[in-house]
Formats: sequence, structure tokens, C-alpha cells
Amino acid sequence: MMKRITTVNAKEEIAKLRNEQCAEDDVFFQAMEEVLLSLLPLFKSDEVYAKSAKNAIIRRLITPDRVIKFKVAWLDDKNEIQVNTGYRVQFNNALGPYKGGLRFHPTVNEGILKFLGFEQILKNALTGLPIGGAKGGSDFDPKGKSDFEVMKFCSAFMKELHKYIGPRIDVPAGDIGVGAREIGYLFGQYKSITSSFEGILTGKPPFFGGSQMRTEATGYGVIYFTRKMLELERREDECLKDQVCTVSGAGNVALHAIEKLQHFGAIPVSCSDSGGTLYDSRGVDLELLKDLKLKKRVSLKEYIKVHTDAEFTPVADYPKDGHAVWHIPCFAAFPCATQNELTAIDAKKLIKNGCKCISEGANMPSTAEAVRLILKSDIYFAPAKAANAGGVVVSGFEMSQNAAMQKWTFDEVETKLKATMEEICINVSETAKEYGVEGNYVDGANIAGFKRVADAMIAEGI
Ligand code: NDP
Ligand code: 2IT
Repeated sequence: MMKRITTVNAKEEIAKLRNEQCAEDDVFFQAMEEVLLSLLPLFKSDEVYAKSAKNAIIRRLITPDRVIKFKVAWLDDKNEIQVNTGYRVQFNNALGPYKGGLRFHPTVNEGILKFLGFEQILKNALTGLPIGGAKGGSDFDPKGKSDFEVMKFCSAFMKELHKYIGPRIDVPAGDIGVGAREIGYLFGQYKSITSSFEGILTGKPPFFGGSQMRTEATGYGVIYFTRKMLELERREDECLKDQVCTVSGAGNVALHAIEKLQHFGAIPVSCSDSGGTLYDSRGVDLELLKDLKLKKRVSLKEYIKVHTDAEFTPVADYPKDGHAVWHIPCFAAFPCATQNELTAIDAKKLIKNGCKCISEGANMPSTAEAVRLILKSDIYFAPAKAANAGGVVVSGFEMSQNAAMQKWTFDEVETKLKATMEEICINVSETAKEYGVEGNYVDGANIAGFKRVADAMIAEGI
């Protein structure tokens, strides 16, 4: 008789892997466990996927194709040699070239990149575009480094990475600590090593073939997704207008989510960085935030020197096991900083304060326990791999433009982004309904993404 994947053997699969791996992999297991548990309704009802045990789809999906780890030696401004570790996790290319961002942050290790690469496979599958899943980066900390040091680090990083990437092989992009500046330096070094001007990265500045609105894409996409979800689930059109919203993070995703919220008449009142949380009850001053965080690259604390009524809560004063930003009453909450930044304590507070909607801009910002609590409440919950797909969607558009030697206008890209985010939302909602978990966008996103990748993996054999 055919072996069916049941709750027991999905969990066995996780336990087996847990034994083989190190503690660094905690976040990877968190991401995997959520997906495997979401897939149970699919395994129960669909014969093709029940056969996935035979095809070893799960085992193949959770094992990266390869993990590339390399030394990055670079010269700082004092002419001293610094050494960091670089990585590229090429996870799965069943649907297209490996695709996913690069993260430069001191916390980066193989486990974090495996979690991000794994999530990226399913996210990219949800976009409907021909892209596989990958992630990379380094434990290099761009904070406090001069422009010149960042350039030298990027050059040293690309000296090794260039061997493994290509427009049809693997196309990295940005993530935490990697924005247009870093992508420019990385592109320049690739070009200088290979003499080839090609689309090996996305998020490039426009003169290197970068797409219009890639910078804004993730943040804008989150808001388009949220509006569609609220329209489908609450049957309300102007659902965000005049509503108080809380946002965490103060980087690329957070600031553009704030921008789009303001565009739709919502009142984003917060943001946060690694130093603490800013609360401005009248609505945040986005121009000032962009100046402080994107141009001057200083702490959010500087904001209250200009707006003296606003409040800044340093991390040291956060509630135990919680984050100040989620304790501000709101209609909708948008975690846009980093993984596990919304805990069970925070979820309870959001529920108690009458929050109606949570949309994840960051990757896996809610802990597993927080997600369980939120799904049991009446909050509409948009999981990261669906809600924050806008960035990689426009990356996919950039790859199309590069391949065709074309340039699309800002409006063209935004129209296509909005349509794609709405399609993803409808697909996730309908998949959840089809598998008997109506309204559960976590299961809907995991099942819809998995089906697309699994179909390709079964079709290609081993
Ligand atoms: P940025 O580097 O532009 O901004 C990150 C922000 O989060 C900064 O404000 C930073 O604070 C804060 N932050 C980072 N790490 C921590 C931490 N450990 N504790 C507290 N605060 C932290 O990154 P992005 O905005 O690009 O990325 C934010 C999230 O969105 C990440 O989860 C990323 O994976 C995800 N994402 C990004 C996409 C993109 O296109 N860029 C696409 C899809 C998802 P500080 O300013 O002090 O450093
Ligand atoms: O997490 C993500 O989706 C990203 N950092 C963007 C990836 C990409 O290739 O644009």
C-alpha cells in the first residue's frame, strides 16, 4: 500500500532532520514545521500529493541543492584586513533560476539563510513567475562603516560570488543591509571581473538596467495585498482609510509600507529600529524618517529632536518577551523589521486591543506561538510569503526587462505589481477554501506555493 504522509510522519520527518542539524537551524525548523503542518489537508485529500512520500518531495524540498560558504577578506579604512563569512544557499530551481536576496547583518549564519531560502521557494512559486528559491549574505555589519568600506566589502564578496551566479543560474537581490548602494557596488565588481553587463542581480540602479519601483515594491505590495484581503474577507473597499496602523522596522520595507498606507489615507503612527520604537500619535513624518534612516543612516531617536511630542521607547524598556510597537492600539499591524519580532505576548496584546488585521512585511516576523494565537482570534492574518512577495515580483519584472532589453515605466510596473499581489491574494484565499481551511491564509499560501513547486519537481524526476 502507498505510504501516506500523516501528521505523525510529517513530524517524524522534522524530528529526523532536527537530530542531524545544529542549533543554528532553529529558525529553519520553525519555517519548515509551519509548512509541513499546513500541508496536512493537502496530503489527506489529494492523491497526487499523497504520493509525494514516494517521490520524496518533502525530503527533497527541505534539503538545499547546495550551500556555498566562502571567506571574504577586505581592507578597512585603517588598512587593516577584516575577514567575514559569505554564503549563498541555492535551495531549489524547479521553477526557474535560483532567486532571492542577500542579507548583510552580524546575525547571519547558515541556519538563518536556510530559513529564508526555504521560505523564498514557496513565495516565489506563489508569484506565478519562473523563479526558484535562494538566499545569501554575510555576517558583515554595514553599520558604522564608511561608504568606501562598504564598497570594498561588496567587491570582496563578489570576487567569490560571481562564480556561482548568472541570469539563467542564480539572480541575487537585496534584503536587510543590502539596498541600492550595495547592489551598485556588487554589480560594478561583477562587471569588472567578467566584462559582462548582464542581469545578474535585481534591485539595480536604473542605469544598470534596474526596474522602476523595485525599491518601493515590497512595502507597496504588502499594502496592496492587505487591501485585497480585507476586501475579500470583510467586503470593505476603503478599509484602511482613517485607520490607525502600526509598523515596525525603519528600512526599505517599513518606510514604503508607511508611504502606501498614507497614500490610502491610513494613519501609520509607529516604526522601529534596532535601538527602539518610535510612536507619533498624529501619524509619522515620513520625509523626516527617510532623511534619518535612508540618507543619514542614524538612530530613530533623532526623530524626537524635531517632533518633541513623539515618544521613543528604547529596547531596554520593552515589555518582557515583547516589543513596544505591538502594544500600541491599532486597526492593523505591519511587522516589517525581522524574524520573530512579534511574540506570543505581543499577539495577546494586539488581540486584547482590538487589532483587526496583521500583515507580515518582514520574513517570518511572528513566532510560531504568536501565529497560533492570531489564527484562533478574529484577526485577518496575511503571512509573509504571500504578503511580502511584491519585492521579488518586481525583481522578476526586472529580469524580464533585462532579458528583453526593455524599460517599463513606474506606472506600468506599479499596475502589474498591484494586479499580481491581488492575484496572489485570491489564489491563497481560494486554496484555503478548497482545502477546508477557509480564511486561513497561512495554510492557503503554503499549500498553493507547495503545489506549484511539487508539480514541477515530480515532472522533472530526479
Ligand atoms: P533594511 O535593512 O532596509 O531595514 C531593516 C530594518 O529592520 C531596520 O530598521 C533595522 O534597524 C531593523 N532591524 C533589522 N534587524 C533587526 C533586529 N535584529 N532587531 C531589531 N531591528 C532590526 O531591510 P528591509 O527593509 O529590506 O528588510 C526588512 C524585512 O523585510 C526583513 O525580514 C527582510 O527579509 C524582509 N523582506 C525584504 C524585502 C526587500 O525587498 N528588501 C523583500 C521581502 C521581505 P536598524 O536601522 O537599526 O538597522
Ligand atoms: O525576501 C525577499 O523576498 C527578498 N529579500 C527579495 C528577493 C528578491 O530576489 O527580490
